[in-house]
Amino acid sequence: MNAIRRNNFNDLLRYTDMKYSILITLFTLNAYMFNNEYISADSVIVEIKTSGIDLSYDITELKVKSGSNLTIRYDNTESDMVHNIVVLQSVDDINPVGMASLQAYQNEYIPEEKMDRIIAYSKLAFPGDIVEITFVVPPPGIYPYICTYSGHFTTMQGRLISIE
Ligand SMILES: [Cu+2]
Repeated sequence: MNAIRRNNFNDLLRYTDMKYSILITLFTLNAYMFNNEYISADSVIVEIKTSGIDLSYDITELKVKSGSNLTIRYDNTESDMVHNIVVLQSVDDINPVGMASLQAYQNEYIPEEKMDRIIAYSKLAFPGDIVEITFVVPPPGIYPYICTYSGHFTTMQGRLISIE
């Protein structure tokens, strides 16, 4: 009886998760369809994931209104590797932060001496993990996001575009 109940509960969770994914997909499509004029919400949740042994994010461009509360839910459940997501102040910070992170393995690959270049960072996401970061979207501009785990930053990149 308990097993049956638990299965039902899991189905419900799965269903809820599916609805959530569909919402996110719609949101993402919206972002591409309407370019600069699609969001007025104060809070935005976006899901980004990585699959298998890919060294990339499935979404590499986010357009979000400046001043919004943005939650990035990074889903590593379909990945076979360790990753994270780190949002940077500018494109010029990709190499300095990426290189410094190689030495920061004792601090989950977050280089403390480069904190002034980092807007937000997640915990390490091991295969099976989902991690989240929430931050206020900075003034209009381009803010890269990278994985700082073990040299992934050279390919594992995306960009948050903050719009008026
Ligand atoms: Cu990575």
